[in-house]
Amino acid sequence: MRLSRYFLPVLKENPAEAQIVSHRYMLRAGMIKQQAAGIYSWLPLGYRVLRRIEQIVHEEQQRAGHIPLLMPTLQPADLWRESGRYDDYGQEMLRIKDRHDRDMLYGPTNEEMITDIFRAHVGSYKDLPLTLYHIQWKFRDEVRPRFGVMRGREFLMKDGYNFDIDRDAAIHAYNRHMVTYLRSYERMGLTAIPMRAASGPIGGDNTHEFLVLAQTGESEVFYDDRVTALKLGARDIDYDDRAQVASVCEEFTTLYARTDETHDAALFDQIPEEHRKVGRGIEVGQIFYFGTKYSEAMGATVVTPDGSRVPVEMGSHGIGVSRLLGAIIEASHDDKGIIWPEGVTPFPVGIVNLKQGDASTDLACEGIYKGLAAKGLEALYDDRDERAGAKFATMDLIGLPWRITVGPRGLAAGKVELTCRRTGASEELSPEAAVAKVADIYAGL
Ligand code: 5CA
Repeated sequence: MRLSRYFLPVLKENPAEAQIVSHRYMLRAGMIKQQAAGIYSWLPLGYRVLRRIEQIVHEEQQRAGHIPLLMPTLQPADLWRESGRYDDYGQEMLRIKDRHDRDMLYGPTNEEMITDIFRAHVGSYKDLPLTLYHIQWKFRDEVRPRFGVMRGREFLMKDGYNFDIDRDAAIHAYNRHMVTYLRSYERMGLTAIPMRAASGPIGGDNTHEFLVLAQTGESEVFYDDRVTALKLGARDIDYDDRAQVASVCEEFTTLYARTDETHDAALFDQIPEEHRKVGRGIEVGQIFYFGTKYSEAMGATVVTPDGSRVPVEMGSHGIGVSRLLGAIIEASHDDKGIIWPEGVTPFPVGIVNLKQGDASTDLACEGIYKGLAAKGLEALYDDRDERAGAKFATMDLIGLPWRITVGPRGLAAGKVELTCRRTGASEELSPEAAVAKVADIYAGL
């Protein structure tokens, strides 16, 4: 993408309404524009990151055998009357009437609708296990939408639903989701800690939230800091292997880690003092096992091998896709701007032309741009007629992990400069070597 032809409405001033760094940088980097309280347009740069995050979520869900579909944002109220949640949900639910005076709502989540789909099409244990998910916009009329996309009213969520024959199978589905979440967050460059949580309006008694530690987080968290060193890494997971999946979950949930909702001071005090930490966290996902809460209320049953009929065992599992942009920036920035982890960056690398219009500099930039494209990498090429300082400031603000700087002086010696956004470290390389090195960095992602 050539910056001269892109749409990147960068702001020079700090927007007064933004209280936290992620909100500030998302506005300044031209990623989002507020349209109403808690409702945003996703401008091209923000949209690219949103799509990257969705992509990772899709890949990790499908790796575990979970099946994507798409349900609508608008739902008939009658489904929610069946479960009893139409009255329970309160003012967070946006209620709408259509022209025929039918009660509709903008879905805050989809347990009822997915149960309706299940009961219409599935009736036997032979069709289980089954996990369906979608990535779709939700609406919750939050009392206090704030911090940009972090607490929106309209927000993008991945929500998945498992259907199983018995409790053991449903617990395996719960565990499977925990592992897919750990892997997804790691690929996004995040450490998200599963913490025992409270279930709220979703229901059930088995639930974990995933929290990214950050001072600006809305939840108070209590944890043994050895939990922050746990990594899934590249280990092979067989998602059908119940014992293996359960043991990974045990590894990640044995050390004490809880939110204020489930905090137990007596247990917390047993952690050696040097490891006992109180902090704040951003909730980027939550998984629930709630058994037959919805299937019983809505008549979603399956025939078992012995011919009897039982309500199907269920759970639901959410990832805050749009909130993740804020969480990643909170976890990865400096005073110049965002520092995208390679896994989610909107562009893998930026090219800065220090002397636009100089024939040999332009030619070298074009060569690098095309060389990267040939390796499957779309660079953001700053080909504007701007001062070098302004170009660097933009690149630093939008946070691409790598920058290739091309100028007449370096080129005279056959060199360009490759700079790492995170460390600031630079090295001089031939244009070909710079392309090869960037390609190498991204080859494993
Ligand atoms: N049905 C279940 C699981 S699919 C559910 O709705 N869970 S949830 O309420 O915990 O939401 C899932 C995730 O969506 C949360 O962990 C959070 O990351 C994100 N989320 C929830 N509310 C908001 C909001 N107002 N703005 C942005 N993200 C939100």
